[in-house]
Amino acid sequence: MQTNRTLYSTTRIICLASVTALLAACASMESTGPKAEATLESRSGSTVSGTVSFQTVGQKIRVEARIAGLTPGEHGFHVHEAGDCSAPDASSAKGHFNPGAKSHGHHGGSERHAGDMPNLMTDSAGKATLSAELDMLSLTESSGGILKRSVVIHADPDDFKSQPAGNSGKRVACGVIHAVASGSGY
Ligand SMILES: [Cu+2]
Repeated sequence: MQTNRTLYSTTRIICLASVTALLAACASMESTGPKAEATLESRSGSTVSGTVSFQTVGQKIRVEARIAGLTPGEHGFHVHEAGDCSAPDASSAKGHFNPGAKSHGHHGGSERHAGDMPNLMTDSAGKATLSAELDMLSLTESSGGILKRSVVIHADPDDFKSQPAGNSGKRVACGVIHAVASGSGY
């Protein structure tokens, strides 16, 4: 009898856990909106590649990055003003996306460029994944939106205070941000 009772309890716990997971999945599906994506190309002689996606989640934008070919360590990561990655050093992407005309700063603060994002942190193989939810970004083509702008990865970490770009060094990858049909997978 003792064994049966234990079995019953265990089964019930598993079922409750499944329901909770399902509800969480449903909740996150309901709150997501338009999506955009950038495919990164190497620049400044690097071998960096990867994809960055942006999705509206409630009042914020969820940024997800999967990058490879980086040197180990932290790398500055920003939305830049121009959707032009054509220059070999990605200088064509211009400066940080900064519609509020603010100083460069930490992505968690309010005095910062809208395009300021967390540093990418690699594993020992030079791969980096990032998932963050950020304010100040919208998936539009307006002056305050990030469609047809670019994502840039830098050789060095962003110190979140040096002006105008956090002293993050060369631009080692660049990709233009474009809208993707909602419902397509990432
Ligand atoms: Cu940058």
